[in-house]
Amino acid sequence: MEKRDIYPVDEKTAERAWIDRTQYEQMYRRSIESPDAFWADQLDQLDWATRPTKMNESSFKRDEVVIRWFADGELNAAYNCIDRHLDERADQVAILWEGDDPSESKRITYRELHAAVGKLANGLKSLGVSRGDTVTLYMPMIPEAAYAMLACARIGAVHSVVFGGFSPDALAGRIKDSGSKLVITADQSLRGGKRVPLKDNVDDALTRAGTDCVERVLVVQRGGDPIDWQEKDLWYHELVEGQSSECAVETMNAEDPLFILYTSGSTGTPKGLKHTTGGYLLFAAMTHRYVFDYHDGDIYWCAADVGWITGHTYIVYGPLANGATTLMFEGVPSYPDHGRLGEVIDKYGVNILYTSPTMVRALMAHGDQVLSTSRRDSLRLLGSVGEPINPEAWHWFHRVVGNGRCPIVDTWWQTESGGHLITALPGAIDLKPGSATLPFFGVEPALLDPEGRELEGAASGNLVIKRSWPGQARTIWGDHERFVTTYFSTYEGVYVSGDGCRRDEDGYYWITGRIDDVLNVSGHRLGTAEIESSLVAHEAVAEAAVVGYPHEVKGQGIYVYVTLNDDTAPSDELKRALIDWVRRDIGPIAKPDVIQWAPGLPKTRSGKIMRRILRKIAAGELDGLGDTSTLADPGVVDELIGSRGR
Ligand code: 6R9
Repeated sequence: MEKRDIYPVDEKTAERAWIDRTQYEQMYRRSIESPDAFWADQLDQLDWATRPTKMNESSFKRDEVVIRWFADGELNAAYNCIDRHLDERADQVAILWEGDDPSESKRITYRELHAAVGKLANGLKSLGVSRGDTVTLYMPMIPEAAYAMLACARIGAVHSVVFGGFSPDALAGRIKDSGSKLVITADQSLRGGKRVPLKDNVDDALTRAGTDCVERVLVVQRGGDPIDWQEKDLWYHELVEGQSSECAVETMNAEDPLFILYTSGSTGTPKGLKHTTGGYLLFAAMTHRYVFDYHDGDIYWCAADVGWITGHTYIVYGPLANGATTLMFEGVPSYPDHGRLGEVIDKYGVNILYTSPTMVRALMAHGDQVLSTSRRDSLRLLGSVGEPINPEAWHWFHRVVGNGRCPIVDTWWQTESGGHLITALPGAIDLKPGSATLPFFGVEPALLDPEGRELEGAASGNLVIKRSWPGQARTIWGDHERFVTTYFSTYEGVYVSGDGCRRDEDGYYWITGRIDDVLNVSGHRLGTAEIESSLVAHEAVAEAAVVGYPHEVKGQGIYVYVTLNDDTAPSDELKRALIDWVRRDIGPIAKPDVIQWAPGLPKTRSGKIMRRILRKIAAGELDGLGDTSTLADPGVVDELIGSRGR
């Protein structure tokens, strides 16, 4: 099944890289065998007010789970992301901002960033926000979102960014759980030419029961349409006007919280994961530098939203801690048309592009010509995150987006991990399309069978991590017990990632998707990602989602939702061809039992397919679909129900 599809490190990449093959091996070994010494060496990547003498003091033991790093260290994250660069790069661009409308853009230098953050930080203080307070950010992808995160960090307030696409209901729950006394938002957000009434949503959220913790709402003027005005409201531009741009930084303990970020699990309300200052920032800076092989002068674009962990770590904290130029894109890659991604790359001479498989497949569905309005010859490195990238999409990303010249780092990590855990380093690790390759420094993965026995060599199992890493989330906000139960109770003494994974004979890791997405067909384990990957390799298929459904004989049958490419018409003949395709690609065991045409798939706003819903539709449990409010397009569900069996 697995072809020897390998892309060796090329010489040019290796020559300029921070880490080459030998260094990777040596540093990785040291990070595992002499971790204290290893991490002490890495401390220089940050500026500390008090350099820590303590390194890792964490424990994964069920009864005493504690995650603690650099506990006697002191620093400030905003100082590390701004002030320390002023001597050398005050006039270098820190944030390149590209508006939704291609005619709008801004270049913000480190000097300007310093002033903008200082003014806002003083403004926040004048509102009575101080060290330890939580502040909810519900914002578009505009520079003020980064200013707000950094202004909080500067004064020791804890930010909780809620993705601007979430509903008032979802927002209300997160405001309440975090106990925020301030909300920072904008009148509207603009994405793909559409306006989302953020401020109306905040009003709506605040009138819902239980969100009376909020004292003030700070509003950035972005869209300019008239909005309702409440007593609590205050314009951002009026608050910062006249404030001094100098604001002393608050010295924080390394273990003081930097932010909370909510993420949904398979059950229950969203979990507010707490990240702290020292370990998170060090891990963010270090992974950004080594994984993207970031060097001074590089133009770096992470095409995520700051509402997700990827935006936190790889748009804001990682790149700015390294004094990078980070591109922030307000819009979507399909607006005004599908050439936009390439045009933005050319406009700014982007060298490093970090995006998701979903985005790649969306472009791929439009054919190779989709990027013909751009050259993209500034690109040097590509990155992928969010889900397993099927080899078909990998090759297209490599061949079309990167003109066949750029290595792809497939980065496996989670909101809980703060930064990359399993990923290639471009100058050190040969690539295998579809594999996240090898562990980052200090990360010790293992594969366990369902009984918790560790599997050796080539094997498939539950992916766990055996020791803490600095970027690890410390707890779930206000619910440490849930933190322990969710991540440390299935197996003793390890962090349970919730993902399934295969390790091949070279020790490479292949993430197969969430454990709850694993099918058991006639006693055989099958990763849904494996089948999906096979399907999307077929020329007619744009996207596919695979779920299990109850099957009399096999236990679970394989139910497949297929989105066809623009130019392909559905037919029974094509269904038979696809079934045969998978049978031949993976084996008779993986043969789909049912194929349903799906004009669209239910996805969260971060682009993850909501399998829970697909499983219910496949099982015919149509009235227990649960909460569909977090879907990017809830209408998709009705369409799928209507076309069941077709
Ligand atoms: C960063 C982020 C985490 C889950 C994770 C896994 C999936 C992320 C992946 C990947 C395969 C990759 N995932 N990156 N699967 N290969 N390179 O996405 O965080 O939103 O918390 O999602 O996403 O299933 O467990 P988050």
